Amino acid sequence: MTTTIKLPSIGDIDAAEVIEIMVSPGDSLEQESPILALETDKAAMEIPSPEAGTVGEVLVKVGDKLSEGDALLTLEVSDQNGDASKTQAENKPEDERPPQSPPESEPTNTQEPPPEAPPAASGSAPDPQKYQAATTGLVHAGPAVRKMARKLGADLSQVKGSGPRGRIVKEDVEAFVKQSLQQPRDGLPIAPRPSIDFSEFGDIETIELSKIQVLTGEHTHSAWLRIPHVTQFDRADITDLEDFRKKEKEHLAKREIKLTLLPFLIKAAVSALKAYPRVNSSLDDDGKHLIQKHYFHISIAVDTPYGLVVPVVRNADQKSLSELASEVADLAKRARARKLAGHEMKGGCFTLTSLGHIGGTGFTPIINEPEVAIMGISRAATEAVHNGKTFDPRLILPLSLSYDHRVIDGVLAAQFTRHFAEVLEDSRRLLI
Ligand code: CAO
Repeated sequence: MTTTIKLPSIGDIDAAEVIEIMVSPGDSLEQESPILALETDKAAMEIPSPEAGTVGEVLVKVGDKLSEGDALLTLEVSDQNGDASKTQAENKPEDERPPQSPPESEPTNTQEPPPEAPPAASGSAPDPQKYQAATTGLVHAGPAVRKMARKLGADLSQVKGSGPRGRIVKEDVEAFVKQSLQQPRDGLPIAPRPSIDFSEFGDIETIELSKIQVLTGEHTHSAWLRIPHVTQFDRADITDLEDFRKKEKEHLAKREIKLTLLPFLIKAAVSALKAYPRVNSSLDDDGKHLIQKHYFHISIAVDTPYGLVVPVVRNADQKSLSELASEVADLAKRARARKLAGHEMKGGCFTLTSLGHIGGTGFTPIINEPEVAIMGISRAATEAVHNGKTFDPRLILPLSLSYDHRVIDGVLAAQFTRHFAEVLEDSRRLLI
């Protein structure tokens, strides 16, 4: 028998908008299967079918405004023997009808929501086959969340719910979309990191990352994913340079300038960038052109208690060693006091990242995008170097140049790094 399913009382609401229709003619419905989703200014709710049966005609469409008693669809109802018969609900007077389940509504609903229907093409009902597949996926989300997911094109079956009993909330969809946007466009998708409760294994505490650490994480992560990195290793004999630095350091100390190795590294970088200008470039947004820079702004990685900060020494080619020493000290001091202005961390051509005051024999720095190369400096150590007849103690500085292989090929990277090393090996070249 055919019966008409009408909108039950949904509280003090008289014009709820249909935001999704989850059935189409011919669908078999269980009792309590969701048939459509409604939304008002305050809440979203699913309307379940009070009867099992086969959908005849759907009498509403997405966008309709409904009130209590409006006809939703016709249902061919089966009796317990499988015969179609008129429903009790339709035949009985209003006050004798079996109570309907309250519609699911947000945010007050605490009931297990019904499974998720797949997003339908706008204005059309979901494909029954797809719906069947989706009902096995047990996605727990309310209609408002589903509406949001549909708008953003998020597949809810892939979203991990953080609400009660794994229910998906709006924040989960936002986090999912954000993560999806950060995924590389081509190739294999990166599986989301499994959520682990580390307290299962022992005592833990949760420490909030600083804003700088979060931003640095995002920047290095995208650079790591986007740029094909290769690292070229080399070594520079800085024995003579170090003798010179120590003498000059004493003189400059009287002017309260601390002459470390870094100003010499900046000079070497400028010299190598002049000799190999392609390293002083950035890829254009179209990926088909290079932006060649004719200025020499050197970025310096500075370790601070709040995370890594990378200020820029502008026009390093026009500054003396003592000027560079003063400027680096000032930038590092202000970086650690969080006193750098935003523009002082922009516009770099090439980055120097020195871990030499700590140790290490080499590392693979991540390129500071949109630059195309970065030089990592490790700790200088005295080694026995053969001079053709005997072994000499020489101070050797390890260099690690990471470069963007889309812009720089291996030969250029090796030439650039060698040039950088040779400038340090013969400090007279710094004058050129
Ligand atoms: N080998 C041996 N000694 C070195 C050295 C090296 N490669 N580099 C520096 N040193 C020495 C310095 O010459 C100085 O010695 P003296 O006191 O005898 O002159 C001492 O180590 C301390 O140097 P410094 O750190 O005060 O100064 P700096 O100019 O070398 O570096 C700065 C300044 C700001 C770059 C540094 O303090 C810093 O923050 N480095 C960390 C950068 C970083 O975190 N990189 C990693 C990025 S990826 O996470």
